[in-house]
Order: sequence, then C-alpha cells, then structure tokens
Amino acid sequence: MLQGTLREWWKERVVYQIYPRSFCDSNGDGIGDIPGIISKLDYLKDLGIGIIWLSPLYKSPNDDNGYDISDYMDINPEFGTMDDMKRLIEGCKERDIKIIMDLVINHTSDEHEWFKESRKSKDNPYRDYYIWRPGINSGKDGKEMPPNNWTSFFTGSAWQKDDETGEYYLHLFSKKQPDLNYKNPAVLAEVKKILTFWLDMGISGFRCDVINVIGKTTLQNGKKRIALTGREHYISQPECHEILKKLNEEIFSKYDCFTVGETVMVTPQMANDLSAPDRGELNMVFGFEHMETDCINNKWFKTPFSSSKFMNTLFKWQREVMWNANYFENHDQPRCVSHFGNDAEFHDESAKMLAALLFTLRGTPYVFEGQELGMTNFDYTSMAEIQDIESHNIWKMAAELHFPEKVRWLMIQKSSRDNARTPMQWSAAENAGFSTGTPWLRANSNCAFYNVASEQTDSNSVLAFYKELIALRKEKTAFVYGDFRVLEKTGDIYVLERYLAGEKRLYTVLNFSAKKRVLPEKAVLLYAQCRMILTNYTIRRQGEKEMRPYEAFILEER
Ligand code: TEU
Ligand code: CA
Repeated sequence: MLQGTLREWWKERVVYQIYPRSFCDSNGDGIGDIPGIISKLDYLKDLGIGIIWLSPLYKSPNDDNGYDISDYMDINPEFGTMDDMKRLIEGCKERDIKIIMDLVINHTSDEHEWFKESRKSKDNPYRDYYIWRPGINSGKDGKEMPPNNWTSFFTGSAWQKDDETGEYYLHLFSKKQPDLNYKNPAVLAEVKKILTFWLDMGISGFRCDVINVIGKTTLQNGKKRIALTGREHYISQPECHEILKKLNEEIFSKYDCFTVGETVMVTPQMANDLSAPDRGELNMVFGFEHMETDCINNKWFKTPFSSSKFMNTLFKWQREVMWNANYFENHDQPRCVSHFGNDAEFHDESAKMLAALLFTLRGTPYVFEGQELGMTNFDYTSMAEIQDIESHNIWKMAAELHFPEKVRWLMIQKSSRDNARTPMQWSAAENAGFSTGTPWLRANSNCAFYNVASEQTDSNSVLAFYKELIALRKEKTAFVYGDFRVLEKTGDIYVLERYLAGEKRLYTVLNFSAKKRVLPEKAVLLYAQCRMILTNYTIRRQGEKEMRPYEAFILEER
C-alpha cells in the first residue's frame, strides 16, 4: 500500500514553526521566550494549527541563535526554565496541539562539555566525539594547510586549528559549531539519551537539522566548487541511512511521534530514500529545490523569478516524492510574499495566492510565524541592523571579492536570514507589540498594517484567509489524502486537482503573475460546474474569462 493511503495524524495536521527569539517577549528584555509562547497558545489554537515546531530552546551561547547547543537537556535561561517548558507542553496538551523540537545533532556548540573535554588532549575520552585531524604541510613553502579543502556552509575553510593540541577540528557550519563524529558509537548513544529525555517529557517528534550530512564517508579533498567543496563526501551517505535506521528502530518507533528531516541538496530520489515508509528512517523531509529555482549555484546569486520554473519543481516533487513536507518560508529563508509574490503592488493578493497553493499541495503544510499575516522581508538600510552570522560572513567574503557595496547590500536584502527573523507583528504598537523593551532585532515598520490585532478584525485579511484554508483542510479529506494532478498550465495560469475516491473533487485555479491573464477554457467550464469555496478576490461573474493579478480560487465539484 502507498504511504499516501495510510492515515497518520502528522499528515492531517498543519505545522506552525515558532522561532522563539522572535515570537513573543514576556518580560521586556527584547528576547522572545517560553512564557511568551504560552501566552499565545489561544491565538494558535484559533488559527487551527495542530503541531508546533519549536526552533532550538536549549542552552546555547547563540553564535548561530541556538543552532549551537551547549546542553541538550536544559533550557536557555533567556527563554525561561525547564518548568516553563513543562507548562508549555501542558498548555499544548490541553489544546490538542502537538510539539516537535528541533534536533541539532550534526554539531554541538564549542561550549558543550563534550567539546571542552575533547579539545584538552589527544587521549581525552571525549576526543573522538569530534573530528580531529593534523594539518598538512604542503611542501612548497612549508606552510601548514588544513586537513582537506572542504569549505563551510558559512564560507571559508571547514577546519579550525585549535591551539591546545595543535590539531584541526571539522565544522561544516561556524567555527563555534564543531561536527560530531558518528563513527564513534558513544555519540549515537548520547543522542539516544537526548531523544528519550524529550519524548518522555511529552514531545511528539523532531525536526532534524541538516540530518543528511551527519555521516562523512571519507575526509578526502572534494571537487573544487564555488560553494561547499567537499559535499560529495557527506551528502546523504550510507552512514547517515544506517544511523537513522537505528534511531527509528530503537527510539522513534517506540513512541507516537514523527520526524521531518531538514535535508540539504537532496533530489526527490534521495528524499524517498530517507523518508519512504519501507525505509524505516524519517517520515518526511524538507527539500530546497523549489526555494532555489531563482538562484545560480546558491541563494546569494539571484536570477529573476519564474513561476513556471518554481511550479514545475513543485510538481516534480509532488509526482515523485511519497509524502512531502511543504513549505515556502522558514527562519533561514526570505518571506514568501517578498520572494515569490509581490509585496509592493499586490501584497494581500499574492500572499493569499501562495497560501492557496501551499494548502493544495499534497503533503504536510508548514507555516512559519508571521507568514499567516503576510509578513514581508525586513526594511533595514544597512549592515548595522543585521545580526545573522551567515549574512556577516557573506558580506565579508563578497568584500574580499571586490563586489561593490551596493551589490553586496542587494544580496543581503534579498537573501539574508534576518528577513524571516524580525519580531512577530502582534499589533501596530511600538516594536510590533512583540516586546516592551528593545527587541534584539528591529521590527518591520509595516507592522502598522500587517499585524495580528488588525487582521483579526478584518474578514478580508491574509490571516482570515489562512484560517479558512486551515479549516478547509480539516474538513476536506481530499486535501490531505487525495491524489494531486496538474490539469492545466498555460503561461502563469495553473489548474490543479485533488481527487480522492468517494469525495468531491477539488480544484485550485491560480494566476501566478502580476498581470491580468485569460482564464483557460477548462477553468471556465469547471467554474460553471462547481461551487466556489474560497477566493482571494470578492466578485467573479459566471462566464468571466479574465484572471486578475495573483487571483486564486478553489472550486468543489457539486
Ligand atoms: O540550516 C541548514 C542549512 O542548510 C543552512 O545553512 C542553509 O543553507 C542556510 O541557512 C540558508 O541560508 C540549518 C538551520 O536551519 C540553520 O538555521 C542553522 O544555521 C544550520 O542548520 C546549522 O545548524
Ligand atoms: Ca524575554
């Protein structure tokens, strides 16, 4: 039987991602926290979501905002206490909301006890928790080189020399994020303890950070590339599959939980290899391909956005991957209304059109905090306002390559991760109602229009549209389990179908452009035969042959 026909709660519920630092600050220190999240649970319940994914809340020196963990079984005091965490789990239980935690096990912080021990001496019992190698003498000028030519996700060599022992450690991310060594069985044993600790506390699963890079097959030099030299030695390697099988068999399968892998540079085939039910590894994975159809090589080099490239990529994943994790934004990506829509002329229309598409795709939908309001990219004017380590590293690298300052700033504006990390816009009040103090990252001044308080009272708001879509997905089983088919793609117009035996057929009609378009004959006919159940424009006349900019409507068979 296909996985799609198996009913599972994690297929039926909508996931809402919270980036705790930016969600809600309860005590005025400018940093979002757990009591802040608790105070918004009724908002989330009302929105209709069924699962919360919490970006890391663990103890961390915040070199990479919590993705550098120094204690996996403790809460970062900035966010609250373990008691707060227990109250959050309780509060969610009362509202029938499940929680998944971010699991960051490719690397730890360099301030984790294991690493502090590891760096002390070559015979320390924790030495082999990490990947240490001596440098290489190139022979020419006798200058010492790192163990290989791999580069980090955040630019520069992936190796850092450590004075204590004179050896280098591997870090695929920042130098404060040393990679764990999965060739050492003790590491996996530690990970199992961590998983059990949280599952026993009442957590319902994990979002597994960069999980397909945990197994490094060899440490040989990689083929030289513009970005991520070395990747062929660690992307989706056999060792990664072995580890996931063990974790699934020994831990995940013992609980009523689910796992979504964040998997970099994966093809649909690799996605299935990691998540098809008969593999016994993960339940679904986030791919990146649709997010990067407007990029050359990597996200810092943009080409103009084309709806057909984007849609064809989504369609390929719909066709080939058994169960998708569908998302248009997260804490690492620009806001979708700014990225794929048009936040200047057709803000609400395009934000709603994207939402209609997201909820029509087959798979589990993920909504990132603020997406439901149509939050946009930041309105900063210089690097002085940027916090993200990745952006600062890119800025420096582009300067070394002599990119003019204007070009560099454009790169940052388009692709910086801080676009997604500005404070959640609760109201038009100062700091968007996020904090009574000074927020760690400045709120967008468009909080004057896009905010929870005002959108809640407007039945035409982006928020109201998300609520309707979430409710619709609960009501119509075909939206969850139905087959997905593309009936028509002409220019920027798309007609999509969801079909489940015994249920009424559902059709989504989209104009993915800022121009008026002609509605194809097929859609005109469908329109006459069906009932309209949702639209982002109010009036549409019977027989009308025009699609307005970013118009989207959903039809149901009568
Ligand atoms: O992201 C992994 C990842 O691939 C990112 O480096 C991504 O390429 C980049 O952010 C896009 O701009 C995960 C987390 O989501 C990210 O926040 C962490 O910084 C990273 O892992 C390291 O843990
Ligand atoms: Ca706080």
